[in-house]
Amino acid sequence: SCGASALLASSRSPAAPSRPPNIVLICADDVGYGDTGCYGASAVRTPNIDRLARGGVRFTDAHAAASTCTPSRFSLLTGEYAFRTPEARILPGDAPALIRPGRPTLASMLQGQGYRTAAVGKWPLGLGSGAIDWNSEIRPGPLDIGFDECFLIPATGDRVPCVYFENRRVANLDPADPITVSYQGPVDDGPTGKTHPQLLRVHPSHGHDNTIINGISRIGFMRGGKAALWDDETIADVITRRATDYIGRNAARPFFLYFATHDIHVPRVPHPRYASSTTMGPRGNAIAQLDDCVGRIIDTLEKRNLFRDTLIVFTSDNGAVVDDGYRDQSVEKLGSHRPNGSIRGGKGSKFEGGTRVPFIAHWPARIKPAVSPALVGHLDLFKSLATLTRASLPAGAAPDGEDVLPALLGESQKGRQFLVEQSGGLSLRDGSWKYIEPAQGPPISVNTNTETGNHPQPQLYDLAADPAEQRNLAAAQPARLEAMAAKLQQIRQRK
Ligand code: NG6
Ligand code: CA
Repeated sequence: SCGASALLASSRSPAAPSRPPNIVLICADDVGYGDTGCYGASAVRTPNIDRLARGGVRFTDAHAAASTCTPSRFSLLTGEYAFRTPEARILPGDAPALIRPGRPTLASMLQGQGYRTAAVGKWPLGLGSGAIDWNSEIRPGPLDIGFDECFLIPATGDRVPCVYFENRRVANLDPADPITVSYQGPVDDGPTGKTHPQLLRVHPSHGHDNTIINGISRIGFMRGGKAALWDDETIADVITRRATDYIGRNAARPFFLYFATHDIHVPRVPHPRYASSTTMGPRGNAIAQLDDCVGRIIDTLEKRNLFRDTLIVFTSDNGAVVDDGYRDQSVEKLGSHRPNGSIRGGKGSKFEGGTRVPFIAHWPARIKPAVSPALVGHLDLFKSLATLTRASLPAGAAPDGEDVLPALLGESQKGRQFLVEQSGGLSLRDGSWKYIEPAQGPPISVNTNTETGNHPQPQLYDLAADPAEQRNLAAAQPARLEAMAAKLQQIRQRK
C-alpha cells in the first residue's frame, strides 16, 4: 500500500519551512530490498517503516555505494567512492580511523550550517591511529570529523570489543578491569567458540569462533572490561534510547542524527519480547525490532512536535544475507520470504541485490508521497543536503556525489545517469543498463549461499527488460559494452 496516498498530499500545505529541517538518517544494517512491508514483505510487519514510505518518497533504485558495510558507510559520510580508498574494506574492531580529520563529511558540512550533530549506533569505520589503548581517550574518532557527540558500537556486533564507545572513551569502563583486544591471537586462556562450544547459546556456522561474550563467540579476542560489556538483547533499546534522548535535548535547534542500527546484522539476538513477532526466527524478529525502534524515533519527534519539520531518511548499508556466520535458524525458517525481493544476489554480490537497498525520504512539510524510480546513491546525500541547507562546499568535498535534491524531495523522477556499484570489483549503471566487470573468483559464496556475480567474461544487463539480471547481452551489444567499460575506466581514474 506504499505510495498509495498521493491523494492526501494535495491537502497538505506546500509552504516552505522557515528553518532548515532536522535530519534523521537511519541506516539499518544488512536489510535487503525485500525485507520490509513497503518493499513487498509479508512475513514480517513493519508498520513504522511503511508509514514513512506511505508519507514520503520510496525509491526503487537507490543504492549503497558498496555491497558491504565499511565501504558503504565511508561513501555515505564522505560522498566519495570507497574504491578510491583501498583500506575501506571490512575492518577488524581495532582498525584505525578510516575518515581522517580534515576530510569534509556529511556531518561536518551540517555542523558548519549550525546543526547539532550526533552519531549513534554501529561504527565500522575505525577509531584512533592504530595500536588502540581501549582504556584511555581514543583519537581521532567521530568527534574529529564533524560529530558533536557519539554513542557507538565500535565495529559490529560480531567483533570485539563488545562495549559501547561514548565520545572518546569506552563507556562504563572500570579502570581496575582494563580491556585488551587482539585480532592476532588469544589474549588470555579464556574460553573461545572453538575450544568451548558447549558454552555457546548461539553457535557460529562459519568464522566467529574466537572470544565468547554473553554466550556468543565473536571475531577477535578480548579480555577485561566486564562492567562495560554490552548485553546483546538490549543493544537496540540502548541505542534507540540514546537517539531519542539526543532528539529531546536538541528539540530547539536544527539537529542531524546519524542513527546506525545494529539490526539486522549478526549476531541476531533481538530482545525476547520479539520472540514471536514472526515465524522466521531471529532474523525476522530483528526486522520487527528494527521497525519498533524506527517507531520510537517517530514517536519522539511527534511528541516534540518536530515530525513535520524533520527529514527522515531510512535506508540500509548493503543488501540482505541470510546465513552470515551464525546458526540462527535464518535459513531453516525463511519460508517464502525473499530478503532481496525479486532482484538477484545480495550482500557481497555484484548483482543488484548487493547495493540496491530500501531508501525512503520522509518530510511532511516539504515532501509529497511518491514512489520514485530515480537512480540515486547514498553518496549523493552529501551534496543534496548541502544544497538543501544552503551550504557552500569546500573544494574537493563529496567528489563522487551528485546533487539529486529534486529527486530526493520527490519533485523529479530523475536522479543520476551513472552510478558505480562496488563489490570486490566494480560495476557501472548507465540508466537502466548494468555492466559488470569480468572477475575471477567463485560464482557463489558457499558460506552465505549468495551469487557473487563473479564471471570471467563481462556481463551486460538491461534492467528495464530484465530486472533479475538473467540475460547477459555482452555478446549481443558489443558497442554498448565497450562504451560502458570505457566510462567505468574514466570514473575510476577521475577523468
Ligand atoms: C564477514 C563476516 C560476516 C560479517 C561481514 C561484515 C565471517 C565468516 N563473516 O567477514 O559475519 O561480519 O564480514 O558485515 O566472519 S558488514 O555488514 O559489516 O559488512
Ligand atoms: Ca552491513
